[in-house]
Amino acid sequence: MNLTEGQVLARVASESRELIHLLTPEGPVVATLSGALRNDPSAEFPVAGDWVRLRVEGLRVEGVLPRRTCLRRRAVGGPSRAQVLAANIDTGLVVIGLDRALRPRVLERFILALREGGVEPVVVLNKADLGTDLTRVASLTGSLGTPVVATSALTGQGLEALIPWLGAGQTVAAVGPSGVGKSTLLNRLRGEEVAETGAVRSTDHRGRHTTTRRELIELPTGAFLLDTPGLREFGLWSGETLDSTFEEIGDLSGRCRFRDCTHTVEPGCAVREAMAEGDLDEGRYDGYQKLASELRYNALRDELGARGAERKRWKAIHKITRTMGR
Ligand SMILES: Nc1nc2c(ncn2[C@@H]2O[C@H](COP(=O)(O)OP(=O)(O)OP(=O)(O)O)[C@@H](O)[C@H]2O)c(=O)[nH]1
Ligand SMILES: [Mg+2]
Ligand SMILES: [Zn+2]
Repeated sequence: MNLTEGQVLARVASESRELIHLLTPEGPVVATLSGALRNDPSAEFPVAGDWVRLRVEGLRVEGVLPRRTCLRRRAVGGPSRAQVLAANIDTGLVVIGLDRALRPRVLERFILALREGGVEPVVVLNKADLGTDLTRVASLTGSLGTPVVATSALTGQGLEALIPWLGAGQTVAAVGPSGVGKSTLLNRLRGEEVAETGAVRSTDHRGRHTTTRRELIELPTGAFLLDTPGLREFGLWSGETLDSTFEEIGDLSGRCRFRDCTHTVEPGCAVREAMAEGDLDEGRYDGYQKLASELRYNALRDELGARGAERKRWKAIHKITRTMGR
């Protein structure tokens, strides 16, 4: 990690505009970006979870270390830019509240987005104290290919099941919709109130978006926890992990006649055959198709965007050569 004289390694807890809140062996500090980093067009700007090189004198962040994993989503509005939300997360707790109907499609999407960034997903069914019948939930979560843990952040019930992911040096992020108890869970694990929590609306159990920024905190065990604001969903980035999230479909697709079968109209499609036989859940098939078509659309848009950028580049080159000729 080639630190130079006068630099130390620090971890980003949160960033807001120009200020970067860092965890260092000496305690928390607030730093700013060095001028060189700010003016470097190819530089990555630090996000929560990043390891950075900090110049102790003047508290300037001078570099961001390569990221092992990242939590990404498509930048809202602009075409095809991945926005890195957090870095170097080992485990993503996909938190769901048992006070509302489980939405498998939402769950699948979070899991997929985590896997795409190299983060291991663990499904946390929180609010287990409410006495929800878990049979249906178990059948819906059984096919996700992730560990599933039932907890109550309120009573502490079931939290010990999370210990394997909370060892020293491990970084765990809580993601999921607003109001499911992410902050309550992290407070409970931490053993004190550090993150603000908010009541859900009694009419429809929707959250109020209490947490507004991503913030990394350190546990007494040496693990790091990242609280995140409730997201409706992540945009998907690439499709590499679609088949591991829909394992049964991935397995079946090996038997389709065409290697690039989309399981929509092709003859000899093992996936549609299995569905006709009742061997494949229709909801899972629909979820798969929705995500797959979104990925195809994104890929197309990226390609068109790249072509557009290329055209602009050539236009600029032509303009320059024309003026040179004068
Ligand atoms: N019954 C019950 N209520 C819980 C549990 N965990 C959290 N809650 C309640 O659910 C509400 C929302 O909790 P938060 O921790 O603020 O939820 P959040 O996921 O952080 O929400 P955002 O920050 O808005 O994304 C609060 O009223 C909590 O007290 C639980 O295990 N059981
Ligand atoms: Mg919160
Ligand atoms: Zn097929």
